[in-house]
Amino acid sequence: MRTGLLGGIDAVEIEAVELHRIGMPLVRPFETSFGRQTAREVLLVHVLTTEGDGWGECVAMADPVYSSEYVGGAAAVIRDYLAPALLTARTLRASDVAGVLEFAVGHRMAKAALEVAVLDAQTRASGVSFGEYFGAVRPEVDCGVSVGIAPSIDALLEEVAGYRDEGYRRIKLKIKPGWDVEPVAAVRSMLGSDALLQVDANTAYTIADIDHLRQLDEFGLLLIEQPFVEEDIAAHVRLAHAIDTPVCLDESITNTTVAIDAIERDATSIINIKPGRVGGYLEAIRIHDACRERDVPVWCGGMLETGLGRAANVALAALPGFTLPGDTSASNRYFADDLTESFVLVDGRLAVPAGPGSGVTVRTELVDDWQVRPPEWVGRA
Ligand code: SMG
Ligand code: MG
Repeated sequence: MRTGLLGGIDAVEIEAVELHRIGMPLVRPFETSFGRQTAREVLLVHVLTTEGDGWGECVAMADPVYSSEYVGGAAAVIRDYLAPALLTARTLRASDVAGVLEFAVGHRMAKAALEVAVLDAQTRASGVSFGEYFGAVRPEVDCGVSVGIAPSIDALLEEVAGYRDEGYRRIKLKIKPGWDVEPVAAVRSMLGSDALLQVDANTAYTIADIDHLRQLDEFGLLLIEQPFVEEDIAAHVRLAHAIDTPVCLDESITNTTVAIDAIERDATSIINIKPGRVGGYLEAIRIHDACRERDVPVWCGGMLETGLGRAANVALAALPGFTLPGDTSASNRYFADDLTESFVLVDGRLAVPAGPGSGVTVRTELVDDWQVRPPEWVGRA
């Protein structure tokens, strides 16, 4: 879409959409201010087209705690509304998907999963990789790791030391009231002043906490991510004016218009881009472009993706405006066995897949082995 490569890419004709729901245990529990997670339930979208098939991963969580979307809801809206609309449109490019699905309000994660599945089919059919299609400028990306709330400071230090030793280039600590200044101080003192360190509150604070959050300034953090509820842009403006640590929005940024508004109001000086949260990779690229024009750094967020979603995220993170390490950690950060080829950290980086489409292959035998519900199928009537 950026380099003219699209000129040679033809539309695909949609024949059917299959929905698969799988469960994958996490190698260790992941706790955020929303709660504790021990497994990842994943909705996979498999699009069958006349030109070949494509796979997409939906980043909705099992429960509606990070956003209003959740696996069961995403599966239902795809089955009942979105997939039938694609089948009616019949022949389309990935860049047409958002327009075809616009009639349904919200459901961005569900829409993003369909768009990336169509994109996978389309780019595979024409022999183009996601990296080429997106406009990637580097063959590998710097990786950070997101570290959950731990049972104790000692346990946290041990976990962070392990990631440091694996080579991660940036550490992100989950924080919440009662788990903030003390763990941040301990990790900063263990890592030293040069290490890239940031925090993510997942909306756990209120405007009444501004004085408290100001204490984080002494730890030289890269950023503080989403301290307040997503709708409250004004509270983030107040915080950004009150502290030195840059404020970075995640949950609040749902599309390019909101991103530009938040930047212009000084609510955020760095943006976490998650394609699922904004309705797809094409909208994610538009946010990247808008931020780049305004000299606002961006980084690629994560939603505990399998190798399928990770492959696309790594390609996105290779765009020029992604100047900070992303939550694009290796497969073994979350999973003992991945759904695709494993992503392995080399010198703190992951390689951008070079093959056509997402560049990874879904291990369909695992889709069957790990299924938690029977697959659903939407075809032409
Ligand atoms: O994929 O490593 C990952 C997860 C990174 O912390 C992460 N994601 O708010 O940024 C975030 C969270 C959302 C998922 S936890 C509910
Ligand atoms: Mg976040």
